[in-house]
Amino acid sequence: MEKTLCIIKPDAVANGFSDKINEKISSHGLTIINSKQILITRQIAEEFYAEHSERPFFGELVDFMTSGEAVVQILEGENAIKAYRGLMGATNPAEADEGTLRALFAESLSKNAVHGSDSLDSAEREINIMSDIF
Ligand code: FUP
Repeated sequence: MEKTLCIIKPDAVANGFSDKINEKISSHGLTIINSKQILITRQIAEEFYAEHSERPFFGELVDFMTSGEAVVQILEGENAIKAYRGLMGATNPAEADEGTLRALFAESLSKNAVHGSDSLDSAEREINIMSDIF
């Protein structure tokens, strides 16, 4: 069964949306097989988002991801990567379809409530980066 990495980001945790997000994940047919609320370190955040290291928003992204506790989870299900990306909605909540997690719970493009792996390679890489925390 396919696995994907999900993060409920610090904005959504601080806003008290974790349980509501997990209800949506479960009713979308995905199983939460690991879940831990942690403060992500700068080192992990920088490694996790390494593909964006040259982008102008990288510093802000790392600051945000380490600004408060996040819930790091592994989800499992049929086509879990695509299914969860569909549930998340577009990166920018202003462009996210109605009913998606980002439309419902995100504050802005940078504080966009949730992360989900975007490919099989990313899922494997991201689960590996986070594997020590569970
Ligand atoms: P996604 O795969 O939907 O999480 O989106 P990206 O990998 O493109 O971006 C990763 C994160 O960087 C986003 F969740 C939010 C942040 N970001 C910005 O803050 N500004 C931008 O212009 C683009 C992305």
